[in-house]
Amino acid sequence: MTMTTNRTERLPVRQAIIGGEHIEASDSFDDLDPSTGLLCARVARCGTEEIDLAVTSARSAFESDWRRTSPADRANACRRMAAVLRAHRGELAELETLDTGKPIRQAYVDADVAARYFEFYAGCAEALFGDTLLSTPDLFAYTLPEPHGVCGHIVPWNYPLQVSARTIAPALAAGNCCVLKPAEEAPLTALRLGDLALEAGFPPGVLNVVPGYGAEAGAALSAHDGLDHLAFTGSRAVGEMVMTSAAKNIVPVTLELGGKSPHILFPDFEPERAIQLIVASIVEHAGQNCSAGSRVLVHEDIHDMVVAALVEVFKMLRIGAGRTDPDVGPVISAKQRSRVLDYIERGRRDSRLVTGGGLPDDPELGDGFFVQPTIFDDVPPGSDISHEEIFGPVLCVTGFSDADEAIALANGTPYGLSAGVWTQNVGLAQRLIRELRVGQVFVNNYSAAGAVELPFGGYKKSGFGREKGFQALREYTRCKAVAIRVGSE
Ligand code: TXE
Repeated sequence: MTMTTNRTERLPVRQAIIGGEHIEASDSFDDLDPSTGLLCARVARCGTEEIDLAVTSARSAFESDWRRTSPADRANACRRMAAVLRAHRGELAELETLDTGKPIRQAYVDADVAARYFEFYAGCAEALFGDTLLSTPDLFAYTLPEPHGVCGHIVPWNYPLQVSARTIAPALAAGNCCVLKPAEEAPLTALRLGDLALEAGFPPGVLNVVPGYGAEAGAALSAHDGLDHLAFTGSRAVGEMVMTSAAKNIVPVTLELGGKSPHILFPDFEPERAIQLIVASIVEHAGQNCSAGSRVLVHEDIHDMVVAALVEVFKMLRIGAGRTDPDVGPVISAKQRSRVLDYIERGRRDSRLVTGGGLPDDPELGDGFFVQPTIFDDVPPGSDISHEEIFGPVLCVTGFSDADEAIALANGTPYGLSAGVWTQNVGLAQRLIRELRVGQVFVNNYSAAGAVELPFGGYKKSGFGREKGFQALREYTRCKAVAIRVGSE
């Protein structure tokens, strides 16, 4: 069991996993528990040298064997991995809570969803076929989906276990070998995935895990000319950088860059369910979710009633360390807490603060990185808090008078990830589904986070390419067209 401590020298360094071996880097970095602010692990600080070794090792695993494995063999490896993940469910959940601060109940969901990704892509691997095209008496043509080869995966700290599994499971199932770079704020469960993949029987080098800083390990991976594909989940600013680096080597990328997702409430909405899911969607992992429902766009006839209901629930939320299973845990770091508090200060200037608005006043919370769940009402469109991703438990409410205005407000940010539509009017819902420029629309529900079958990704500055669902296999394969002359002439 890992403990938090301020005695650095006692903790062994968690090493990188390259070619099936634990590899020491020349340096290490400190990993903090966000619930206490104390050191919880020391982790290998990989740089150019380790990244190069990992890419070379993935290439050699791909060329020597993995690219020739049958879909059935890869499916079996994925099924074994799911079983191993389930067997380590408790350990993974505890590690995720320690490293990210999220409530333990949410970490159990993450562990279950990680296993589901491997089960789901096991099935997909066996159903990944090409198409039969032209078929004339003397020509037979078809397509072959083939793996890219070596895939780089740069993942963030908010859902390290889920996002790592979400991106490597389809890549491995499709026949690629992977180099996974977890975020420096929360690398522990990704490293465990590397060990568990070996236990599940994935050959050495098929999955390599290289922790390190973004500007070092991340930059080296995205600029590596040995990659055949790069999947990035993180901030828009870094997304632009990794896309530019990958472009220099003509490496295709998928980018998942966050959002400013709205709930849109019409007067015939279902109050109980809507309020519950709106609150859950902004306080889950303290709002550090790319699909957080961070805006509420509400019809003027129900505006006051909705704000009052939201405030009532927010005031009852229990804030605490992740392991105590609170409603709201800490944000990931002191830096992230300052960022969120800065947005709250900016919000005070042009919006109406209705609850929260600072640090919780509870000495028992110690030095953890906590922020009060906060609601702003009358948030003007175009203000900073209305269109920038805050990534904290801060909800922004804006009123509207008709569907046209609601659609304009919903589409009025640079992002386009998710939206919740709350109405019993099927025609109105259908109109919004078609008008909203987002990758996923939820009608009278929100998130469906556990549904690994649903493709997930952005419009606009939320990125492009799709994770999850069968669709993700298209990202991790490329299409080879074949035409064979079969006529006797
Ligand atoms: O993200 P970064 P940060 C958003 C959210 C948050 C903000 C900042 O708004 O407040 O980003 O978070 C690696 N080359 N999201 O600074 O830096 C880094 O090591 C290559 C949305 O933590 O983008 C980590 O592994 N890689 C989001 C990953 O990029 C680099 C999830 C993400 O970190 C790099 C997280 C570089 N130069 C934050 N610099 C979502 N879409 O869910 C950093 N990295």
